Parts: sequence; structure tokens; C-alpha cells
Amino acid sequence: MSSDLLAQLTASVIDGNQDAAVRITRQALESGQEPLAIVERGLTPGMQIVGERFACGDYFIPHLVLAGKAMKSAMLVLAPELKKRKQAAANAGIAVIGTVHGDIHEIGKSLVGIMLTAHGFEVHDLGVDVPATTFVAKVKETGANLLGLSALLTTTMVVQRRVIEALDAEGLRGKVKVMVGGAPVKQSWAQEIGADGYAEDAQGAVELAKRLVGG
Ligand code: B1M
Repeated sequence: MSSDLLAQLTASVIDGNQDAAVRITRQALESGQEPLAIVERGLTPGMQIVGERFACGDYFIPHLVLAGKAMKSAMLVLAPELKKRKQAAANAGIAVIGTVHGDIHEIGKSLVGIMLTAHGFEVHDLGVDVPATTFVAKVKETGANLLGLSALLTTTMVVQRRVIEALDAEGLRGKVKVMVGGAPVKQSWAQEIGADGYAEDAQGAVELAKRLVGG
């Protein structure tokens, strides 16, 4: 029954059907599914398929927009549930996160933020299309010990490097650990640009964050 609901949820994202995504997400929660499983086994596979269809020319920008809206609406239902399942005391660390300049993909970054909050981090989410100077200013203002940079485009990955350079220029690099992620990002890229770590998904981001700042 539950895996049936997850399959329906995947289909609702592929169809870009916000109402169905919200309704089925609620049903999945009521049926006892864990919220993270709903994200990883219901919603994200839908996005994966939408991305593949876009890449091969079967889907177009409006499909991406609708799928994004469907997943975001479902995430609004799931966010409080994810936060309720908080697994750590407060004060794991102070994290500034955002999607880098030129990039407006927000869902994965927001999920990372929600998961960090659920694990006791104080999270300052700067949103999308964030200039390097804004990241640097927020790290200074908050005294953050963790900076999370998301990039979903091969063309915006390079901006992660620029943010690290900007931290360096301000004398902040030694004070904050930098974690990078996003679909095109790999461990080798993190090493190349001098980041402290890379995570493939939101759960991995939490584990990495804890390792980096000891939360
Ligand atoms: Co766009 N897009 N998109 N898109 N989009 C991709 C990324 C793409 C792979 C699709 C494809 O071609 N197959 C492709 C990039 C190709 C490339 O660069 N190699 C692409 C493109 C080309 C574009 C445009 C350029 C299209 C155009 O205009 N011609 C354009 C760019 C706009 C811009 O940013 N300037 C564009 C626009 C959009 C929309 C705005 C319409 C929409 C986003 C809506 C929104 O966010 N509100 C959109 C969408 C929905 C996608 C896909 C289909 C889905 C992305 C998503 O939300 N996934 C995507 C295809 C794909 O990724 N398979 C695609 C679900 C989310 C939970 O996963 O974001 O990967 P993800 O996050 C994961 C991990 O990556 C990781 O954890 C998350 C949770 O598990 N993670 C981190 C992410 N950030 C992290 C940070 C961390 C650690 C882990 O530490 C800090």
C-alpha cells in the first residue's frame, strides 16, 4: 500500500500535479511513511525522471517549472514533520547555506537546510542566486562555522570556487568549514576548489556537517 502511494507521488511530480502531490504526501504520512523516505523514494525519483525527459527533449521548461512547484508544495507539508523528528540537541553549529549566484534551483538546497535544522544546526538559508559577497557578509554577521554552497548547473559550479576565494580574501577561510553539493558536484570537484567536503544528498550533508564541525 505504502509503496503504491510512493509510486503515485512520483507520478504526481512527473505530471507536475501540485494538488495530487500534496494530497498523496499527506496520505503517505498518515499511512506511517517516514518523511525522509517520502522525499527520497517518492518525490526525488519523480524529479530524476523529469530531468531525464528534459535532457532528451521530451520535456520542456514548463514541465520543469510545474514539477518544481509540485515538489515544493509537498515539501511544505513534509518540512514540519522532518523538523519534528529532530535527532540532536540544539547548537550543533551555525550554518549559512544557499544556492550560488546564477543558479535558481532551490529544492535540494532547502531540503539540506531543513535536515540541518532537524539535526540541531542554526541555519541561515540565503535562498538562491546568492552572490559571493552575500555569503561572506552572512558568515561574518552570524559567526557561522559551516557554509553550504549548492549548485545544480555545470555553469554555476565554478561560483562555489569564487565563494571560497572570497572567504579567503576576507581572512575567514580558516574560521568556517565549506561544504559543497548539487547534482553535478563530485568529491573530486570539492577537492579541486579547496572545499572541506562534498555530500551527495541531504542525509549525507547532515553527516558531513557533523563531522566537519563536530555537532
Ligand atoms: Co533545471 N536543470 N534548469 N530547473 N532542473 C537540471 C539541474 C538539469 C540537470 C536538467 C537536465 O538537463 N537533465 C539541467 C542542468 C544541466 C547541467 O548543467 N549539466 C538543468 C537546466 C539545464 C536548467 C536551465 C538552464 C534550463 C533552461 O533554462 N534552459 C534552467 C537554469 C535556471 C538557473 O538556475 N539559472 C533550469 C531551471 C529549472 C527550474 C527553475 C524550472 C526548476 C527548478 C525549480 C526550483 O528549484 N524551484 C528546474 C528543475 C526542477 C530541474 C530538475 C528537473 C530537478 C532539480 C531538483 O529540484 N531535484 C534537474 C534535473 C535533476 O536534477 N535530475 C534540473 C530534486 C532535489 C531534491 O535534488 O537539487 O539534486 P537536488 O538536491 C539533492 C542533491 O543534489 C544534494 O542533496 C539534495 C537532496 O538529496 N544537494 C546538496 C543539493 N545541494 C546540496 C548542497 C549540499 C549538499 C548536498 O551542501 C551544501
